[in-house]
Amino acid sequence: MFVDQVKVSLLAGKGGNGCVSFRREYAVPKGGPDGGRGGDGGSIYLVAEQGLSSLSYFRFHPINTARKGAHGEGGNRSGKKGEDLILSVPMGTVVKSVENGKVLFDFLQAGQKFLAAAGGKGGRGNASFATPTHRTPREWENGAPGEEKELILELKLIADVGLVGFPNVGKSTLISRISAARPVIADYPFTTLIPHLGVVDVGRDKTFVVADIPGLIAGAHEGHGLGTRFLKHIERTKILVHIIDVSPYSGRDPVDDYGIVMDELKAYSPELAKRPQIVVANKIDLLGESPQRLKAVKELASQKRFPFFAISAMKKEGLKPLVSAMAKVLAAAEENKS
Ligand SMILES: Nc1nc2c(ncn2[C@@H]2O[C@H](COP(=O)(O)OP(=O)(O)OP(=O)(O)O)[C@@H](O)[C@H]2O)c(=O)[nH]1
Ligand SMILES: [Mg+2]
Repeated sequence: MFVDQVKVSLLAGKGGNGCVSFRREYAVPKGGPDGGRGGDGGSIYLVAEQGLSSLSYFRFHPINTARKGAHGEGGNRSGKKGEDLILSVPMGTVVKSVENGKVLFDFLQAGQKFLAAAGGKGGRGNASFATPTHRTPREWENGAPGEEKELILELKLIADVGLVGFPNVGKSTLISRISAARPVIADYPFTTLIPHLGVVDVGRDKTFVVADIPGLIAGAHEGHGLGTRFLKHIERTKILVHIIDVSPYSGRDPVDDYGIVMDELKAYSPELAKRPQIVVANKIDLLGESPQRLKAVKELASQKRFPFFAISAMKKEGLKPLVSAMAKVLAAAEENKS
């Protein structure tokens, strides 16, 4: 199950209470105070774990509680600290406050750790209150309550290149040809129901990450098809690869397709729609008697001054120059940003 948004309640552990106690021993008539402090309550940490790709754990565990600290004891014994709770989240998880929607943390790298709810401090025992003039203190403190947090965890995948286009145009076929990702590919729209990431090798230890998301159709921003909710997974990409099915079997005009997808991108985020883009005409093996369909898309791309490639993802035609261009446009986009 792919879950990319959850609400969680986190209850950190309460601190243990301090203890009131006096040393009582045979032949020690007036032993001093020896009440120990309570142990701190357990805290709750979120940690980004490599290889996790969904927040589904939290769908089944929306409430998470860390252990209490133990109370202090006589003989100056401190209570045991409550155990911390460590919860794993996928990279790309954004932590937001339910109250005001403020972003509290963004997990961009594996191993990053965020203290989401701090455990309560243990209370002091009476031994801590002793002074030269106050030798039999009876004061003690309760342990402090642990923090209670209501958080939204939102997964926004981290990828360099986002594939966009209508359903069934061959986005998943392309990612499966240029990376080790193996999304389901089939001849019907909305084959891809969840985003996939693929790592593309471009030699000399250089790689980039491509995200394949479900296709868009007209009215996606109003919820048609699978809607635009998966677009958040390409929000962090630096460039877009816009794939258009130029075969006559799509039953649509390829130039119209381009405009419809761009309108949906703009409706979701004007900024996303402005990302550097590569236009790709796919399924050229099926062109047959309709070369003008390809020509129309090529002209459109040149009007918009976007790099253009004609490929057959299925037959692996034209993929090498496309991958090189992806690396190049990506490098230029990164240069521009810094
Ligand atoms: N002839 C031909 N068929 C292709 C080519 N690329 C993809 N296909 C076929 O087109 C169909 C759809 O391919 P997918 O890769 O699943 O398309 P998609 O864009 O990921 O579709 P959604 O996940 O539904 O958005 C499959 O039957 C593929 O085999 C191509 O270059 N030539
Ligand atoms: Mg697909």
